[in-house]
Amino acid sequence: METNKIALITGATSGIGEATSKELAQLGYNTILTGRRSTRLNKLKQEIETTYQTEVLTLCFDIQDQQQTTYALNSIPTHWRNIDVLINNAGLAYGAEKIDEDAWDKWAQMLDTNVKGLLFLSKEVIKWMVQKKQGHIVNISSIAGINVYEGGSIYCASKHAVNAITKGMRIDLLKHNIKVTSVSPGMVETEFSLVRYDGNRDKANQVYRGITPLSAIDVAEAIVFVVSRPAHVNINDILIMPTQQADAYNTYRK
Ligand code: NDP
Ligand code: 8X3
Repeated sequence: METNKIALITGATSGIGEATSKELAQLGYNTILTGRRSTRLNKLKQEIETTYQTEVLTLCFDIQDQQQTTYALNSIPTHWRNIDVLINNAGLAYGAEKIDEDAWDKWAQMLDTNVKGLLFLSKEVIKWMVQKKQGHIVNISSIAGINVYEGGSIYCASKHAVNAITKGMRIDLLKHNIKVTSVSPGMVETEFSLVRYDGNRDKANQVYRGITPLSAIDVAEAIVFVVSRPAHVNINDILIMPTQQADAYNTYRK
C-alpha cells in the first residue's frame, strides 16, 4: 500500500483517467481528480472514498484556460500539494478533417487541451515537486505521437508535441530527481471516439469494428506498473497496443 502518497490525475471524469484514479486509490493513494464535469467528479469522489477509504479532492475547471487552471491549482490546500505522481491525461481528438478542410475551432481545442493545458497544469505542479526534490510525471501520449494518419494531422501533432515535451521535461527535471514517463496507447475503447465524432455513436463504434480494443483498465494497469517501480528506476516510455493493432495503419479486423 502506498499510504499517504498523493496523485493528481487530469481528465478523471471518464476513460483512462477514471480507471487510473481507481487503480491508484486501490493502491492507497489519496487522489486529486480534475475535469470539467462536476457531477461526474462528485460521483467518482464518493465511489472512491467509500470503496477504497482514501481521500479525494476534486477540482472542476477547463484545462484550456490558463487562468482557470492556475486558480484551481492554487486553491489546493497546502497539505495536498505534496504531490508524488502527476498523470497528465486530459485530452481529446476532435474531428477527422483533412488539412485542407475548415476545422480551425477543433484544431484549436485539441492544441489548447492536449498541449497548452498539459503545460499550464504541469508548470504549477512542477514548482511543488522541485521544492521537495521528488516526483513522477506521467504524460499520456498515443500511437498518434509516433504515426501520422489521414485526417489526424492536428491530433497527431498534439501528441508529437507531448512526446517532445516529455523528453524535454525528463532532461530539465533530472537534477530535481523527478521522473518523467510517457504512456502511449493504441485504440482504447472509452468516450474518446464519441467525443471525436461529436456524439455520433455509429461512427464511434466503427472505430472498434472487428477488433478487441484496449480497455481503460489495461492502460491504467500499465500506469500503475510505471509509478510503482523502485526509486532508482524510471520507465521512459510505454507503447501499449491491442493485439490486433500493429500501428496506426495496420489493424487486423475479424
Ligand atoms: P475520454 O474522452 O474518455 O476522457 C477524456 C478526459 O479528458 C475526460 O475526463 C475529460 O473530462 C478530460 N478533458 C477533455 N478536455 C478537457 C478540458 N478542456 N479540460 C479538462 N479536462 C478535459 O478519453 P480517454 O480516456 O480515451 O482519453 C484520455 C487520454 O488518452 C487523452 O489524452 C487521449 O488523447 C489519450 N489516448 C486515448 C486513446 C484512445 O483510443 N481512447 C489512445 C491513445 C491516447 P471533462 O469532459 O469532464 O472535462
Ligand atoms: C488515440 C489513438 O489511433 O485514434 O490516440 O489516434 S488514434
